[in-house]
Amino acid sequence: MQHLRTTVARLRPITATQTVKSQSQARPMAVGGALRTFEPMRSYTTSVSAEPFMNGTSSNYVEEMYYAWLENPRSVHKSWDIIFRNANAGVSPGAAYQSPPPLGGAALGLANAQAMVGAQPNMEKLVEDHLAVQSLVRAYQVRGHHIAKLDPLDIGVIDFDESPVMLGLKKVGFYGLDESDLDKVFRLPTTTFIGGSESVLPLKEIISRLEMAYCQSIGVEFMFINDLEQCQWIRQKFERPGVMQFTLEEKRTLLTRMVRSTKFEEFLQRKWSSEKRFGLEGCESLIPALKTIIDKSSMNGVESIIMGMPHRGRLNVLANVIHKELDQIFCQFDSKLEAADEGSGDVKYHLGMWHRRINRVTDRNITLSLMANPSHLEAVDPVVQGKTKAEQFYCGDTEGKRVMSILLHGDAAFAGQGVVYETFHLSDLPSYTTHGTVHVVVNNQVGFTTDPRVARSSSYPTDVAKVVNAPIFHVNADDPEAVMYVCNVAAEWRATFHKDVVVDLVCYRRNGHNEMDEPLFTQPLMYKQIKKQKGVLQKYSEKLLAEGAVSRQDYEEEIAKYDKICEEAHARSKDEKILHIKHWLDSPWPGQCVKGIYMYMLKSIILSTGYIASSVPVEDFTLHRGLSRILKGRTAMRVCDWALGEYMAFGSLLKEGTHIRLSGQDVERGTFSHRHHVLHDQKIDRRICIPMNHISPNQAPYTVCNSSLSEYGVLGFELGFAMASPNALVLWEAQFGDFNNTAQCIIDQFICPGQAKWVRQNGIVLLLPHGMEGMGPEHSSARPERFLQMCNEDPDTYPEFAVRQLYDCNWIIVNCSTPANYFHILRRQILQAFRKPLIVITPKSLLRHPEAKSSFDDMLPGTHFQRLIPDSGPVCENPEAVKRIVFCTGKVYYELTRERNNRGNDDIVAIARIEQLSPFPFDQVKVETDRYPNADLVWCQEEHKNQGYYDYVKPRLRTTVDRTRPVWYAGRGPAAAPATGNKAAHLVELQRFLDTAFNLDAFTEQS
Ligand SMILES: Cc1ncc(C[n+]2csc(CCOP(=O)(O)OP(=O)(O)O)c2C)c(N)n1
Ligand SMILES: [Mg+2]
Repeated sequence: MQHLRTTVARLRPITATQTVKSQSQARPMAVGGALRTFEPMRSYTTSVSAEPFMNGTSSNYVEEMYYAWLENPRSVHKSWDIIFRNANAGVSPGAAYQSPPPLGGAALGLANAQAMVGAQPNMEKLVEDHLAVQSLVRAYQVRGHHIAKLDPLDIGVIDFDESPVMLGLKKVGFYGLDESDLDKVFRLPTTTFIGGSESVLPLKEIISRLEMAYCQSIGVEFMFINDLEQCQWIRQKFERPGVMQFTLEEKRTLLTRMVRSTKFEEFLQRKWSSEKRFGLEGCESLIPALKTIIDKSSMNGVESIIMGMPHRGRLNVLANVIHKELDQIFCQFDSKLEAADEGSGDVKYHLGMWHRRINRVTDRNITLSLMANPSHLEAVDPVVQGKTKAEQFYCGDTEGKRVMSILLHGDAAFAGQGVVYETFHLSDLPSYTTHGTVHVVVNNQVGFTTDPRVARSSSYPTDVAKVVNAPIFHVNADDPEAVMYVCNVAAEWRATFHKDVVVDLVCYRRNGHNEMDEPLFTQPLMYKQIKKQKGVLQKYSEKLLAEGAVSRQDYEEEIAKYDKICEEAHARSKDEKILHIKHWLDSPWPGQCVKGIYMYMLKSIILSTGYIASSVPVEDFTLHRGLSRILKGRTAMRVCDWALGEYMAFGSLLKEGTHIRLSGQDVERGTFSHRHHVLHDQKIDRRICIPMNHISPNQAPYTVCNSSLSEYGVLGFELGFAMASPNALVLWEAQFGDFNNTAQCIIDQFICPGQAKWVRQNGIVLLLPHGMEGMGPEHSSARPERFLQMCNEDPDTYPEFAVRQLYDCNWIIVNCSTPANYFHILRRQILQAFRKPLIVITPKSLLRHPEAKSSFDDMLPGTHFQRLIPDSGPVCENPEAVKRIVFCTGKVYYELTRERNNRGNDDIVAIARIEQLSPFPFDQVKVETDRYPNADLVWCQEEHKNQGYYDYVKPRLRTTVDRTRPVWYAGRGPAAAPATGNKAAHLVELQRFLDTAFNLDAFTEQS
């Protein structure tokens, strides 16, 4: 931002080549077909008079005439007719021009001039002047926002580049015009709507109208959009004369909304002056802004709006937009109230809320939900999108006409947080689009204590939105009517184009970051100005009083009425004895979770799914030969491998009516080329087949989608999707498990503590490929230790009931060693009566390991998920003789059994697999430790000692045996990196810890 790079590119018009391309798709080529006179773009800063003819900034105008001429040569001025004829005959652009006669200036003159074409030398000047006007119009459209009066403080923190803005009456010389031209009349290009019903206007009037459209309280940034229809749509919304007129009723409603917004903050300030509330003072027009967007969207048929927002003004939005009962808000300020629900709760400015009500303006039902969010700014963005997508999906709203999202942002966070960018990039992807989000930025020109000039490198905080061609409407938040206008346009834009749009409310923050902060420490000049600033309600009420739109009495009555509402609610809030977190639920689930299964059907489901998994259920589909072989191999399988186990789990759930959504990078094929859930026709581009959607006619749909290369954004999205309904299995797979750390915020802030903070369950599944396979430090570890460390279970207490354990835990962590157990854990996720996040540490080499197979019998009725798989080999014959029991989890089991075979001591060393790490299967571990009373207890893992499971498992094993037996460790030593980069070192380490695991003297020597 310090040195703003307003590059030539930003100022470029839609290029001739672009326009030709888009138009040539719509129009048939005519008259020779060759379009060769249009040159590439050029800088706007070159004076118009110096431009070669028919290129650069004039090209749009010329193009339009050219197309008109192609259709009807008489529709353009004779002079242009000659040029186009010559150009099409192959004459060079410069020579194609022949001077037409002068026009004198008036519209009438134009007609007269038609007769004299081809003869008059002044025609050159005339054409140049018209092109100059075209350039001028375009300059306002591109750069008008640079000089719009956006900042209520007028301190201009936005630092554009050093090049002056060539707009205004005094700058016409820049375009090759002079002041004497101001009274001359010019024909308006078709790329402007300032004329209304007039097609010609005097230059002075043209400039005045452009200033009205682009340089008042609204600054419109849209000329980077490369879609002509969309640009024209925006132009007419802001340029048409008289667009900014409001009825008396609209003005009064606006005033009432301003009163509520302002007086709410004043009320809180009066009652709880020393409480943090992140007040909205300085941006009170946010409330009418949101209400306008909601009204307009409701008018356009939207029935449900999902919103995400940060701290600033949140209580006000809850009160005046979502219509949360005021007494419930006020009682949050009472520190003495006791919490009534399970969970630890959250502070008042993070809580969410859900409400269905009648929209008073449209008289239609509307559901509004504000998602609970953590302190982490912008983290809620993808979650809101996911929830919105899910609601659209469940109500069959394929175009986003009934459900939409609104995201609010702070200026610093919007510019600074990468997840904003990640979320924008989801906006147009088929499986992630929510068909347009309205973004509203509370741009108070400061982030906590930090000045934007050191907080971002872009001129506006909203520049990130340009990446998806979203129009950006900057508006001075001290002009509530302008705010209302842009919000109307934003909602209409979304309803028309189903694309994102940004409203940038340029405002200020009257107090410090929170009500306790002293802003003068860090923003002395800004706050001197703010202290002088009249409140927006005062300004607007004075305006309406002066206009006679409201009487003083009405205005004062409105204020008194709202004060009374607040006082009464406050009185009621004192009667509250208990704080119900449940009252702040943002995503209530309809009905019960799906429970139980038709066991007798399981077999047939498995059989039909197995068939589907190995076939292509559509006609004439050319499958890759290699893939054909793989699918054929599946049919012949006598045992089930990992991919088929997953297929069976999905297929059976789909057949039972559970929607499944699997999302992540390359999940369709599978990173390890094992899954193949989407088949591609080798002959027809983009023809695909998803066999799992062909299981049975009344099955639930299966969505499997490769995602953008984002973890934070996509995991947040899937979490939001899973929030919408308990009756869907929503899975996110990391390409490799270690990539989950770029989504850490979603894991730490939402998945791990979500239920405790916000009393809402979530059954999201994370699939995290993991395993030490000599592939180097990256791609080896999904970091199970981090997930385990965040479990809420007490390692020192032996729990009573396994089911209660599940119910109480904050998430479930498993590392399955067999396809059948993986099959069962996926199914259990839906079949259990409540929802918990499930973290699955998934294998890589086990996907193809000859021993990591399951019998189909292990999936039939009567079988279930095994939290622990005991040793069923020779050790069972004489357990008393067993000298050691090695507990382990995951892939290392196969390395241990191989080593045990090699050593031939499978009757004295038992190996037990802990498949569900959390909640820890204390009861089943106890069965094993009791079974082998003379065995020493070893925990073996392939991960380094300070990683993996050891620190988690050790105290639990000790609790299980009541600390009567020591627990030994066999595994890699502590290390900083998850794995060595050296293959030989990897193998040495492996052999070393296997030696320890089977050396029966290893620990006697230590003790
Ligand atoms: C990801 C993240 N980093 C840091 C913070 C700490 N923090 C809280 S508010 C704030 C400033 C936010 O500024 P802005 O986005 O402009 O919102 P404003 O408070 O001005 O409305 C910061 C840095 C946070 N909440 N989240
Ligand atoms: Mg800010």
